[in-house]
Amino acid sequence: MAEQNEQPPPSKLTRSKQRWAREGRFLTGRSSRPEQQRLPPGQHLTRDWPVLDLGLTPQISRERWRLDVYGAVENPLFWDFARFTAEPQTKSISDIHCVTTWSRYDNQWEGLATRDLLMACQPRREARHLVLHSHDGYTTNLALEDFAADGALLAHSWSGAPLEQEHGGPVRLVVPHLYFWKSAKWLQSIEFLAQDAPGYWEVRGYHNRGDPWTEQRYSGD
Ligand SMILES: Nc1nc2c(c(=O)[nH]1)N[C@H]1C(S)=C(S)[C@@H](COP(=O)(O)O)O[C@H]1N2
Ligand SMILES: [Mo]
Repeated sequence: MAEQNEQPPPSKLTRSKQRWAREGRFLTGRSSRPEQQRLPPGQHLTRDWPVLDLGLTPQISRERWRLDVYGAVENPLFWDFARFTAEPQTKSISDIHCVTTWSRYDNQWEGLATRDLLMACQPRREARHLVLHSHDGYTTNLALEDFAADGALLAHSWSGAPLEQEHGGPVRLVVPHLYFWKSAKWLQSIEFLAQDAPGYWEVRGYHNRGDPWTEQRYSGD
């Protein structure tokens, strides 16, 4: 049970994923568009929902959870779960595409649209990038416009029920147009920045942006 933001020692999966990045594993060299083909190149469809993490599952109750929004914003936020869910709620349905090649269609999410979060925190003019920080020590970075994209939300529910702990509950990010590693689980804080700052996988050989349609799996692709 991790309470601190300390990364666990690299698991076997983490070491394999670093090796896949070095080898360029799974790359097809094809590219596609969502209007042409629902499944991005090199992906296969799964009906179950795999769990991917660094080898630990933070146990954070809704009562103890806080969302900390800081950095280059006019209105820093520090919200508990009740305050978070007092904001206008959004439901959206989207597909998941994990860089390890599984995709899962039609996930029903509910939470706070990232656009509504931006309305509340008011990023300053210089804020062009964000880093998401999670309770397991995981981080991932996004450009502001990718964070603000259609269908992106801070989700507390999936299929009409509270998001399971193993899938990132109480609250995770969902950014459906990028590979799923950008969708931080066990969200703790959001840091707005003028300069980009690569996260956990982005410094371990994974692409800085991660567009599944152009197979931005690894850095240097
Ligand atoms: N905090 C945190 N978020 C994370 C991860 C993680 O290890 N820790 N893994 C990422 C990866 S690689 C994927 S594919 C998805 C997996 O989410 P799931 O376990 O709900 O399928 O979460 C992403 N977000
Ligand atoms: Mo992943």
